[in-house]
Amino acid sequence: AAGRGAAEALSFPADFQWGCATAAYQIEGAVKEDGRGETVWDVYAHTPGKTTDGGTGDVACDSYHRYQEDIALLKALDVKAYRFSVAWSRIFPSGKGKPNQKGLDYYNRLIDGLLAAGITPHMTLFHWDLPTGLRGGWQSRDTAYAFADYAGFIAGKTSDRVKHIMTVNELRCFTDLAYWNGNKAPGLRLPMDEVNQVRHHGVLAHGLGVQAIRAQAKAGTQVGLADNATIFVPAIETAEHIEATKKAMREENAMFLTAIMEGRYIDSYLSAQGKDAPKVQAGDMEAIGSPLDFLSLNVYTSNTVRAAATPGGYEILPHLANSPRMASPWLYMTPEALYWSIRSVSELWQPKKLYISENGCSADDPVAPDGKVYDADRVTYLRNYITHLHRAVREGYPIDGYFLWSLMDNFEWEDGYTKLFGIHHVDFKTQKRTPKLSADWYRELIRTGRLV
Ligand code: GBH
Repeated sequence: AAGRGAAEALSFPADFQWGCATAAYQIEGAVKEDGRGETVWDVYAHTPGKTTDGGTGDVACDSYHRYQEDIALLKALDVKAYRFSVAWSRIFPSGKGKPNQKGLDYYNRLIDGLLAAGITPHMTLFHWDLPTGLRGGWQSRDTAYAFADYAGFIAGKTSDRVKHIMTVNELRCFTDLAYWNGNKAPGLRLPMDEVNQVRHHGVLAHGLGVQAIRAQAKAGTQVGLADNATIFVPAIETAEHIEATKKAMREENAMFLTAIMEGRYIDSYLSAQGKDAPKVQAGDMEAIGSPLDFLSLNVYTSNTVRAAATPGGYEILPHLANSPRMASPWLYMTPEALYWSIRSVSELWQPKKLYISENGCSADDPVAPDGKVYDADRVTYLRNYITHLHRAVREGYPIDGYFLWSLMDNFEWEDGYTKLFGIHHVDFKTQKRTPKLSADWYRELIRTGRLV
């Protein structure tokens, strides 16, 4: 038929917020500058054997000094929005007490630079770099109160210009992986009752943070969080498997997203934990369930779910040896995760507005003789995922934007610099940033608003 090609291109709304994401410890470097305090990640990365290649965030992408160059990269991509995180220990070097003006100045320069370039800032307040001055870390309930004080303070200082604030990034990563699995800072392996208490302090920090931000931010500031809910995709798109998928989503995320969206710990979680269940004080669940202006999801991978034989039951199917995956062993390529994450949370909890706050992948990034990285695998990954994002947009779910992780290669936590997620290659000797093929591809998507 005539015009077939154009008709089949997947178009996004003109005001769709295409963006890129980063996080402070992964890109800033300058860890001892202008009064920044020590964080659990400084200690962890400097402990021999904790990161694969011995890498640390001491220098990373040196964005603390090169942020203007990074804004220029964003502008060249034509992105509408940028998601960055604030290093708590630049603002309160020991986590609480007297604010550090020089740290605040840095974020003011960054925010003003973004706005001058026509880029909307989306600001995360905690992306895992916990100040070591907070004794006991997330094992201590005091840390949740300290977070709220910091959150309210920074919202008060920046919300004249920053209208999208996320409290925390990925509860599961800074609680379970840090205090149970032990492969993220501070690297502990606590018993389950203590892990549940850490989780509770995490969601409590989020909730008290929302309240503090609302109390101190300018009118019109929108508050949410960036969560990495465990995501499920139905084995077959039939009513019974879809029901099982939603049930899995709600129950497997009971200690994090479900608690936040429902303001309570659901019975299946409490009965499964028994005597290990978290100790909750009066007012906690009300704070945790504070209504949000938006919900942001970090979406990388998922598992398939089928309805199980028992009524209302579900079974999570394991990944298999030959299931396709990207360069990080955990990163199975499951593009439908982007659609089903949005649909499941929408049907379960009806959030007012949604963003994908992270999506992207590690890939083999060969540098070609012409000096460019032709990361065709990353382009394939992104195209597949964004096709399923388009389905969610087309079906009318309230999804306003998408942030690609990441603007540039950076410090990938316990993997050091061995797994890279950037759409810009960074030469860590010279700090030169070079667009990869995926950056060219993303720019084209943004400029045309169409996925072809
Ligand atoms: C996000 O985490 C982070 O927000 C971001 O900082 C990070 O750079 C990016 O993704 C890429 O990883 O082998 O079982 O320990 C992603 C979610 C969940 C990915 C835990 C790594 C470890 C799996 N992460 N997962 S395991």
